[in-house]
Amino acid sequence: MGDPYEETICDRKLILPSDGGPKAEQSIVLTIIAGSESDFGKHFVLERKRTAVGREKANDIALNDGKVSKAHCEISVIRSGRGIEQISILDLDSTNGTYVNGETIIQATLRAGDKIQAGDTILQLSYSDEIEREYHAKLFDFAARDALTGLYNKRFIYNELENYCRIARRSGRTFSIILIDIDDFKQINDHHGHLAGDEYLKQFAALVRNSLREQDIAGRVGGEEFLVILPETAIEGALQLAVRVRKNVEEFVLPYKSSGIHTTISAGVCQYEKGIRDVKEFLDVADQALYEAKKAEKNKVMRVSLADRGDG
Ligand code: GH3
Ligand code: MG
Ligand code: MG
Repeated sequence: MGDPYEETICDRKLILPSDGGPKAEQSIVLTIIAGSESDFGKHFVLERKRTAVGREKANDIALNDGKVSKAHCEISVIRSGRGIEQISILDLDSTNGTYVNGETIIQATLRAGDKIQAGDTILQLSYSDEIEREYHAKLFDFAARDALTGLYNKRFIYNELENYCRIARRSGRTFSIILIDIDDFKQINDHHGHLAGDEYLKQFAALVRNSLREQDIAGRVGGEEFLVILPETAIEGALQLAVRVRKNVEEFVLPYKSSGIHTTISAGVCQYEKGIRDVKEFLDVADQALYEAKKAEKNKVMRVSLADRGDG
């Protein structure tokens, strides 16, 4: 087969460049251009009359920044039939203050390009159309997702885990994790080749995603190792979910040549407890459960707690 790009592809349905004037389809966007690793690059479309910014999850824009107050500032948008009339910001008596372009403010009018600072986080205001919004969403995905599986990458999900541990330590909120390792994956590569192994990983990731709930966060943390964060979920619920994933994988066969490719998973499940010192210890506990599952002939889900671990 020749080079598919040898000839020019004719397509005259190209999008015309804008004339620079305000357009009806433009929306107001805030992009985080400095801040914690898990916030960096996120962008928010301001669709409401008021947008609350703060450290608490209940805010429209919730920032992972210890110097941001729980309710830090509020952005208001006034629209009329002609479009956007005014955008303004109000500091909500925050501990460390709100800054616009380096100046401390109580209340201020905002324009495209303005930089809002709360704690160590800087948000930049812009007007953007559909193409620009897609561009930013893609950039964020490139930075946060694993290219092969489309799940979150190790850096992103470990960061999320840090955030969940911090919130759980402070507010006592429940959450659990599942650590998954595909069984005998090396054999898939050895028998069918690396490309078939890659295809299995891709389909496997889709299967995991479809087995979870919308709020669950799944990431690839190793070649054939995956971590799932289950917000607001105690150990029983986490076990149920892990067993569902295990069963779905057990039933799944990737169509390949005449035989197909089939394997299983082992998983360790663990609920966050106050006694857990840091993310490393939490992952170690889950890893111990995973190790027990592997020892017990694989295709198993095991749970473990800090106390079990203490017993050895
Ligand atoms: P166990 O049941 O004990 O987990 O055995 P295993 O074979 O799954 O584990 P092992 O650690 O021995 O091998 C993991 C294999 O995963 C080896 C490595 O080449 C393969 N692998 C890691 N990343 C990728 C990848 O991106 N694509 C493919 N095709 N294979 C990968
Ligand atoms: Mg492994
Ligand atoms: Mg494995």
